[in-house]
Amino acid sequence: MLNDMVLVIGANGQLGTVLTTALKERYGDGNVLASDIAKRTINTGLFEIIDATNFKLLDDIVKKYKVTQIYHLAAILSANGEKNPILSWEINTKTLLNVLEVSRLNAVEKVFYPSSIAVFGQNAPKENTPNNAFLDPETVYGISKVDGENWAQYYYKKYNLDVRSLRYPGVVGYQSLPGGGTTDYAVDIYHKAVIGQEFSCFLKADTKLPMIFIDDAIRATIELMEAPKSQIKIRTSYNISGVSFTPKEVAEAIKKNISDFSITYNPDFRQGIADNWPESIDDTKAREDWNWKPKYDLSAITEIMLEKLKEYYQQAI
Ligand code: AKB
Repeated sequence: MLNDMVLVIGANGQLGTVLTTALKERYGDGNVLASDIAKRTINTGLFEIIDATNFKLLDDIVKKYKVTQIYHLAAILSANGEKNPILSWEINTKTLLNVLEVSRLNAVEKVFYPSSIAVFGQNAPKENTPNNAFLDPETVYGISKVDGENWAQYYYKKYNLDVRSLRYPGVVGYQSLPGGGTTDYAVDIYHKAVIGQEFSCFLKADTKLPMIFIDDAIRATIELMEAPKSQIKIRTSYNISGVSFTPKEVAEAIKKNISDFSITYNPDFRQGIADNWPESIDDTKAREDWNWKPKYDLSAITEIMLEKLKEYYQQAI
């Protein structure tokens, strides 16, 4: 731990922001190098601007800091990905291949690769989707994530590179905003409720999707990465579940606290994406192999989100 130098690529994203803080708590400020394609005010401590499509730049920085672990979070998500499929493919796949190659060539000990429920398509069971379900995604994001899972396993089997991966459900958190996904409504709805505005949902009321609270997502990531190597049996990616819910269920949970909260449903192209995704996830493998267990259900998530966002908007006044 002490000699580790942990590089986070995409440190300014929804997950990256919170994961970077959690890794600093574990490894120390001086052992975590945050990076993204632009610097922001939140970037205190070690920071480098890295466009991970640039192999030489990434290689130089990994050498300069003697990086031992890489958390590669840079990606274009499902909804934004459909606006420019070829660019999304290039960014999502080229950055990962650069990370895997640089890691192999510089003896980086561990790599974390975030996959997603977006790997699943119409031919996967909708309820309790198993880890080894057939993968036929219909978004460029999902296609790139399946590709990445197979490259992760390839580098593990061919070069013994310790790449580990999770299939994140939609992440719900208050510290940072999501960026261009189909599950983003589950964060925006709380912001609108707290500022007293009506929420227009881009999914139908009964669209059930797997979600996870940010603290569970971060804990799962660190528990996976710190588990003994022998326990990691799946080298493509692990299903993890938090809680599944519909927009209607979130609105009802919010109304228990904000009685005059109102929501309208105006499905757009993202409904088509959500319709191809599972409604609930079977994460037996993660529970068996590295003792994964979620902690937060919808009412706990709602309580924390409303409390934290009220504080945030109070301070902003
Ligand atoms: C998205 O909606 O695209 C992401 C995901 C589920 O991976 N949040």
